[in-house]
Amino acid sequence: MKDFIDQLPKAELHLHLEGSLEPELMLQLATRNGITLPYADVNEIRRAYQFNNLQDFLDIYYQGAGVLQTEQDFFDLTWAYLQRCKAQGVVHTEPFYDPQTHTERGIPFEVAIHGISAALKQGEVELGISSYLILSFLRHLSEEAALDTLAQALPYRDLFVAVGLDSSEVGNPPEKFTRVYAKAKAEGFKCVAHAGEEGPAAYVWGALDALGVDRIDHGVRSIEDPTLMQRLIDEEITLTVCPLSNTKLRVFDDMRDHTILQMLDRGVKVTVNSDDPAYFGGYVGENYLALHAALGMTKVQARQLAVNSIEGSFLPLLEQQRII
Ligand code: ES4
Ligand code: ZN
Repeated sequence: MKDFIDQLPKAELHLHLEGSLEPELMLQLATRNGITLPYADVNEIRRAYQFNNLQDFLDIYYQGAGVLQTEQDFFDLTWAYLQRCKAQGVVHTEPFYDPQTHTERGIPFEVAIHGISAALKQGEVELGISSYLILSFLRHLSEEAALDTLAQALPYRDLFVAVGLDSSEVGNPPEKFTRVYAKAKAEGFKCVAHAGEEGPAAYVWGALDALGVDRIDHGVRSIEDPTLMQRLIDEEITLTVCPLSNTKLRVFDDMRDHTILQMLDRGVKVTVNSDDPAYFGGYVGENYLALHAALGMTKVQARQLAVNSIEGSFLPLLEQQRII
């Protein structure tokens, strides 16, 4: 099964670059930048990764991102992720990064986007992996802060294709960002948003209707609302599901409880993604394998999930057809 999954051409549509920071690189960057971490070694870092909800995870994730200081740091982070893509048959990726995680701690806006973009460009040339960057707003911060971030991003508009929305979901509904998304859309960007991860199905409705998103990130709680399920099927809305993330953060207590294959078999355009692979125990390949081990995912289902990932991407149709 592993070989079968590795050779399937796949797109990854839900990956936070900051969440691909492996403990080894975190230590290396801390040393390089003269930063003292509260951990002595890689094992201590891994031992600290014990969270059973989204907020506990986010607190550790934002702390880890503090070692990212220079363009070279962001380049190295992105390049390491692209190597994993290459090894696992990910031929196209649409990664997120959170500009505010860095500007809030005094890193100039251009540092992160320059380092990331340079690595993505090199990945296209040297590894044959295409990529579209998604600039994601932190929903625990204000709408004004998101508007300001979008304004700072406009001089770099050729370096990203879409905007997203992540961080603490409950209490920060999509409607909080209606004006930001209207502006992003008017500027020609695609739109996605995390919704229905810890938050209710109502947040998926909000992302679709108030924000007008092209895709839903997570969206697993849509299954609680039959009318919403029918809409997702009828309108062929892609959900970027992250199985290992969902079990680590206790959206599902056990992988055997995960509903992704039920959704797939009902005709929802679900896809498999890694979210924050350095924190949740694996990249795309490990996520597919976990579905096989716990839920008996078949090769036919794996192939459909991979096709959904290409079709749910923002690649032009001709490019999609060339890959599938
Ligand atoms: C995230 Cl799993 C998840 N959910 C929401 N925001 C995030 N940022 C990074 N990972
Ligand atoms: Zn996410």
